[in-house]
Amino acid sequence: MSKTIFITGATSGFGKACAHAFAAGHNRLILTGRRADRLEIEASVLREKYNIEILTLNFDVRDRDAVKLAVDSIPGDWRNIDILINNAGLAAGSDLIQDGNMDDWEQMIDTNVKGLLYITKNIFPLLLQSKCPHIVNIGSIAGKEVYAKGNVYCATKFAVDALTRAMRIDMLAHGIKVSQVAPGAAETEFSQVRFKGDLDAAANVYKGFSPLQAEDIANAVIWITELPAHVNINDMVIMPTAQASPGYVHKVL
Ligand code: NDP
Ligand code: 8X3
Repeated sequence: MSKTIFITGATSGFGKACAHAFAAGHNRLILTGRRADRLEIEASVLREKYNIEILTLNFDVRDRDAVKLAVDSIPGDWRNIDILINNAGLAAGSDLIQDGNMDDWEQMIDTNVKGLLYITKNIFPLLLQSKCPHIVNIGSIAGKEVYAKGNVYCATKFAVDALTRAMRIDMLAHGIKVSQVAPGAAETEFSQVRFKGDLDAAANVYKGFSPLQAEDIANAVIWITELPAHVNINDMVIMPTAQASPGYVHKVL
């Protein structure tokens, strides 16, 4: 049966792959991101290919007023959301904590932690009409283990891990499933963003091994969200076979 899926960060990487996977299942999609041009192209491609309804919302998750305005603008017949994918996020920089760039810190904390909270609070009332409401938070292996120069990014993903557990408890009485998917190294635009457009530094991250692809994560999200109503996956850590932990990648160069 068709569901309504709200995905943050649908312009790239995991969010875009999730949009494609849910579109292939003929669901209705609400796709969000800051890059309006990409959102519109993406929506046109999916409408054309799958003949589905798509609503696009263009805002920055760090801006709490913009989040509220965007969610308030959702038309009446779309205000029954079944699945929220809290995916928008980033790492900015890779520095020792004592050398850290405070603007990078603010951006990561504001996006990965506060943005996820603003979205969740505003979407919560729209989940209550669903027969099987589900929130999937995209965490990270960086939210399970810290690594050198990962400091603040890791802290934000540890926060996502904690908030996932907290949501599961606080929303229990409303029958909302809350799951976390925590991937290891995946080749998306993540490293290009982290290294601020330095494409060589970004490519170097994935040299010598097979990283995860965005579709691997989308497949997992689809599986988690299609389980029977009485079954919830609390947490799923997904790693490339060649990566044992953030600091241990078997590279053949
Ligand atoms: P991408 O850079 O490919 O995608 C990130 C998405 O987040 C984009 O669609 C971007 O959209 C959106 N986004 C970023 N900042 C904001 C903002 N302030 N407001 C609204 N949207 C925003 O990276 P990934 O797909 O890899 O990352 C998705 C999630 O997965 C992140 O939370 C990341 O931390 C996590 N993750 C990534 C891993 C990896 O190795 N790639 C591993 C584990 C977790 P736009 O720029 O258009 O706003
Ligand atoms: C991204 C994975 O290991 O680069 O969340 O931090 S890692």
